[in-house]
Amino acid sequence: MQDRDAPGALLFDVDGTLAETEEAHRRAFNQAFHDFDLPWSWNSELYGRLLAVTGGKERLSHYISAYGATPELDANTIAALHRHKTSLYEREVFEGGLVLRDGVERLIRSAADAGVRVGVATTTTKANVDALFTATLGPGWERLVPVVAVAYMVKAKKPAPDIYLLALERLDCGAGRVVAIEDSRNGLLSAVGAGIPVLVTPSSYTAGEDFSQAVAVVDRLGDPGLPSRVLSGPPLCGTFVDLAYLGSVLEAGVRGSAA
Ligand code: XBP
Ligand code: MG
Repeated sequence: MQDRDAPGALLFDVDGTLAETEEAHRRAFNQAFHDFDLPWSWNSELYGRLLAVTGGKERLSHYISAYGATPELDANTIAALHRHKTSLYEREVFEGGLVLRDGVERLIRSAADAGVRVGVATTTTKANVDALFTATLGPGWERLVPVVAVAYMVKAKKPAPDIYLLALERLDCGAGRVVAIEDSRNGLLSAVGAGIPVLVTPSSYTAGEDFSQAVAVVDRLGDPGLPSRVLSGPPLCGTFVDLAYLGSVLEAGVRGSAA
């Protein structure tokens, strides 16, 4: 039965929102460079700048063109390098290398109990989403998160709205009933471009970005005993983000866009 005050559906971003994944991505990129005999190594300062470009293959091309990295690789080699990086990342995640951020599992399970549909909208691969959810929620995760919109399904990655528009189509739920949960400005712009109100929980690589288009920004989703702090947006009723709070984000967002 659906809670009267809850949104009709929730859409989660993956990297940075469900889990702090970017250090594992960075390690996988560096290991892949080593395995392909490439003289490249991305430190966290450089990786932070490269994250402005979403999508691993696009990030690699950008690194070559904007930083003059050599050797220049053709599209096939970039694709092979990225496939290898994905398998290294997947292996680390399957081995239990990552945990979900606080509040994520609680919200996903309470949404399922309340009849609120849950999906993800991401610029990473299906393999990476599968690895993360299998390792954290278990092999039956698709019952809890039935809608998965991933990079290859659309032409343009975030900040373009394509991935959120596709997720909305698959949720079969209008933008006016959905809340997106994001950690980055690129993701925020993508969801807003699809007409979806957004709650932002910044991650280690995105803290400090401009989130002025978000309806709410909280330092964390929180859990019992792990309070969240609202940095902007409607006040919390309790001490952490729950479905009722996401309902108030939806209401404020829809009211705001009508103004
Ligand atoms: C974040 C990204 C991804 C990851 C790397 O995606 O931009 O590209 O950094 O993943 P989101 P891939 O926050 O939308 O989940 O190498 O698989 O692209
Ligand atoms: Mg993200």
